[in-house]
Amino acid sequence: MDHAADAHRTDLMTVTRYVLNEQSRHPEARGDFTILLSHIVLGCKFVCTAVNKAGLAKLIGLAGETNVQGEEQKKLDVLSNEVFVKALVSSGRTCILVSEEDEEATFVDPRLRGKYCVVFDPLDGSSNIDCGVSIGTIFGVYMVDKDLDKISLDDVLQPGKNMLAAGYCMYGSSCTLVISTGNGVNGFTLDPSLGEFILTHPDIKIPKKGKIYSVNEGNAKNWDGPTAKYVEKCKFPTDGSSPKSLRYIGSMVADVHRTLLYGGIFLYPADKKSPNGKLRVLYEVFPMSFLMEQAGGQAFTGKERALDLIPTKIHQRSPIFLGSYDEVEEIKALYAAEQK
Ligand code: FDP
Repeated sequence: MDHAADAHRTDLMTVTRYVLNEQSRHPEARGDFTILLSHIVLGCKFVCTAVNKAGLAKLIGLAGETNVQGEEQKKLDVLSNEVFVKALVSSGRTCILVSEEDEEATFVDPRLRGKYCVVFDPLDGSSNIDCGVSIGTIFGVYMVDKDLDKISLDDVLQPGKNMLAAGYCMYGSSCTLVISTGNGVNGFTLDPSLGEFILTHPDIKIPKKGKIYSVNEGNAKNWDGPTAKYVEKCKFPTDGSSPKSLRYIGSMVADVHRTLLYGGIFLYPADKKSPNGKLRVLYEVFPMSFLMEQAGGQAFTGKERALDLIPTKIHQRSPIFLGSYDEVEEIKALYAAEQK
């Protein structure tokens, strides 16, 4: 019997234990982030259960409302949003919440305020709900360092590089939570029998170069020059290398998760119809860019490092190219060449 392996299997690193360990490296920390995270984790577990029984519980279908982007809102979106907002407010550690589903930011009642701002998309990839494709929750956390009576929207309209933590939870064949608190990226898988997220993917590093590109090629007719050139090169390389494979699920969490683990590039570029792309800066582009950089990759908007962008509106969109270091470097070179 392999006792070492057995010991490894029985020494379960839960996400809470992991964050507590991280906290002990910061003597000034008082456990507030651990409490906040445990409420985010609760939201993820709830959504995971709801997604798993969606078909059975007749949760699938339209809720009869449209969200701020004018998209049809599904019952699961509504439910997930409510659960996250309530969990975050009741943590007593948040002051401003920005959700993809809510037009306005939520300013938490002063009696329940804490120092964190949370930006999140409670259920991203919602057009995939009805066919059982992986979907997910995306979140980013900022901290305010001021009197909590003086908070304003400017406290969340900050560049992504100011985020303290970011992550996503993917509701797929298993439920996977990937998070970074600015010290690398770690992946945890929900053990349904324990109800705990267990560390299964420690210190995730994205391969420096990748063999997969991920994009909605149906928009190719309207792409700009650099994007068109890059994708052409993926398919018809001129340097003797093999063409890349195309994988596109159309659910950002799932596409980014694969990119993080296998390497390659995920792009949702600008096009003539949507000059700012489709994906939202605060709760899609920033958290995923934060994770990519923490895993050794890069994230670029076509103009600048994604995490340097300063948003002016809470639901602002931006083009995004993220993934393996070398792939994003190629995109950057193509945009730089166009500027000349
Ligand atoms: P969805 O519209 O299904 O909610 O921003 C939302 C998102 O999905 C992302 O998850 C996904 O990457 C992207 O939109 C897919 O957009 P396209 O259908 O235009 O490819």
